Amino acid sequence: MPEKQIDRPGTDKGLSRRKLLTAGVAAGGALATGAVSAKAASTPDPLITEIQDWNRYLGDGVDANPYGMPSEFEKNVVRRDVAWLTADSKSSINFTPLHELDGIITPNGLCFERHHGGVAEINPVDHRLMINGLVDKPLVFTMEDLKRFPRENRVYFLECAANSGMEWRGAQLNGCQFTHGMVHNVMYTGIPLKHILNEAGVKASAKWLLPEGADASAMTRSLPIEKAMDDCLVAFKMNGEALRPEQGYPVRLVVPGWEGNMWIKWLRRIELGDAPWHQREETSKYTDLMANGKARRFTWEMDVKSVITNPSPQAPITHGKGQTVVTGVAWSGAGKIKRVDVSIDGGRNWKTARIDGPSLSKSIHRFYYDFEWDGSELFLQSRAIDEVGNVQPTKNELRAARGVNSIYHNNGIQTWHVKADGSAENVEIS
Ligand SMILES: Nc1nc2c(c(=O)[nH]1)N[C@H]1C(S)=C(S)[C@@H](COP(=O)(O)O)O[C@H]1N2
Ligand SMILES: [Mo]
Repeated sequence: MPEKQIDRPGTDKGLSRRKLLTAGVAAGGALATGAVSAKAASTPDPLITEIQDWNRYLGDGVDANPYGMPSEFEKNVVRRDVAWLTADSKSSINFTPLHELDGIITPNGLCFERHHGGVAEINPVDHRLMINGLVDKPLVFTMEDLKRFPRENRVYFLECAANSGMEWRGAQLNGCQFTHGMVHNVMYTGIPLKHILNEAGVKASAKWLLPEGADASAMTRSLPIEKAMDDCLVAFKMNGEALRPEQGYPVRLVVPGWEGNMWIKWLRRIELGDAPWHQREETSKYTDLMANGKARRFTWEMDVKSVITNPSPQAPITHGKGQTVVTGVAWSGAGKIKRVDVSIDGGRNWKTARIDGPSLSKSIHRFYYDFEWDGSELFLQSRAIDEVGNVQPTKNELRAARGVNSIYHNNGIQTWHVKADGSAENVEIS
């Protein structure tokens, strides 16, 4: 085989990795310090003692990636679906890989998707937003028109009401991506909806809005005027760049703290009326069937919720006992998260976790629980409490109140059974 060429970026970099030597050269000073058990530097490690390819050869130039992509070593960090959830071969739901993320922001390419009629492909030049119904003057906006309104930047979680919906009757899916991955947390740039409504002039009789999507499902939900005038945004950027087609490009509605179904993507029309419309998505779907056979309706706000993302079934402990980082996410449609508790013994004892990173209203919060794992089995749980005092319930408390026929609004406490070998499984404590 030829020797490495320095002028052929990206082709055969792996070749001289075969040259790993077991040289008996003592390494210099160890860099790692502190309580974390880095290996003592007396054992020679070729990754320290030998110069590696990436240290020796010129790397790719800037022309390789006009739009940057993650490292090839991160190729498993992707949205995934659950095969049996949708009968069709073309799935309409996938899940955020929560166990691979940290901090509070969901990267755009990893935001879960939920489409009722596939992804609409819209050239922004051809997109229109109409305001009609109980307004003084019906208006039609182009994207250019919209971008002349004053805008705001806000970080909000979006959770599908059906998130964790498969877990009502018992532990089912092995991985927080699948049990809790219908949530993402994004910084939106958008126009307060009230500016647009005021431009059209809202009649005194207007009490409800009907936002409608331009996709094949023409998704519609009834939205009360108070919410529309409060914190809703008509957003065109996510995390600084244009919305992704999957997330409603060129423009979507942001309905902070409320169920994802109301965040109409590819927003094309908002009708104002004096009563709700009772659309499919608020009658047949997105209502909560109770044990007595009656259904709750218009359960808009998402409840206080949390989940431990590491360790978890897709992310076992691989480093053995000793210092261990437990981490996860918490959110509430009612505002900020005040506290997150973690239990390692299935809810008998609780310790307060450390919340780190921005604490924003109706946004995901990141928590950590750093502890010494003695190598024995764990029953890991997290319990979130929000700023208005809502406490995340156990699954049994939830079932006692709501029965097991529900699909939506399952915010019960999740348990991961971590075994001595570090692997983890979705279980319930009875
Ligand atoms: N126009 C339109 N808007 C829509 C939907 C849709 O299918 N069409 N799905 C809704 C549902 S059920 C959810 S949970 C969220 C999902 O948003 P995402 O795909 O950005 O995660 O969008 C909502 N808005
Ligand atoms: Mo949804």
